[in-house]
Amino acid sequence: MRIDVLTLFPEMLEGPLKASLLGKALAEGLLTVEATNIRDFATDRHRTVDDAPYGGGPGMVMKCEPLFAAIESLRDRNTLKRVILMSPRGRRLDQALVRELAQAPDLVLVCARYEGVDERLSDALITDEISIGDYVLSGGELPALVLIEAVSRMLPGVVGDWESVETDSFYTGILGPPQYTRPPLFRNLEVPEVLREGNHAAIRRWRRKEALRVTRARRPELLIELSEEDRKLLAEIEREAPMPEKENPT
Ligand code: 21W
Repeated sequence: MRIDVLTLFPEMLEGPLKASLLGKALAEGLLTVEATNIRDFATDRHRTVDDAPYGGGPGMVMKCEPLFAAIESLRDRNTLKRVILMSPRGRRLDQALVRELAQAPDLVLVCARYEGVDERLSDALITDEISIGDYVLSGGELPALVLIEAVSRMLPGVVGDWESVETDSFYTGILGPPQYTRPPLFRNLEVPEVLREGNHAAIRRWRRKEALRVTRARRPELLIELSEEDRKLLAEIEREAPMPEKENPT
């Protein structure tokens, strides 16, 4: 897969892209990420990329000309079938969207700064707008890196141990079970006996049950479309620790 990132701060991408699993995916050619500096497409003496908003108000807006020129410059390297604006107004990124994006041969990620981009960019060239969550950042660069890392994990060969992807929370749709490593006893804190005993069927059942328990406690909205086995495990959990009843005004 190829990802082109349009940004005023290409240096923000360098470190994270070099490190860890992403660095390895790039080195092995499983993924190509190229940053394009939008300022390189400004044509005036001051290389201007922003201007005051029509109608007044605070902040600046990214101008059309450099953004259009930067995107169109990618034409012979990128299909431009998905030109994504990273935007706080966008659709919230989740694992279903990550998997869909990972099917594409290439992506363009446009990172905005200031108060955003001229709306005519969205109208004419943007196919998707994506947010990474409801909090305010200063631009789209960190969201673009989040998207790239999440998408790259879905590409064949990037994560060595595919089992770790398939059993991942959010891939499976529920949170993950508690994890432990040696030593078995640390400051009076014990590793659960079932994990030390090596009965793999019992371990599998315990992990599924604990995953359901933590999901019920923290993210009950994720508990949809459960198997018969899951409903049995949840019923057990229910008996062990019933949810406190909501106050009933009648
Ligand atoms: C933040 C630009 C806020 C513009 C209401 C009316 C990309 C982002 C960004 C940014 C505003 C993402 C206003 C999660 C993010 C991003 C910069 C608008 C003024 N509010 N995902 N006018 N959070 N952020 N603020 O911030 O570009 S994806």
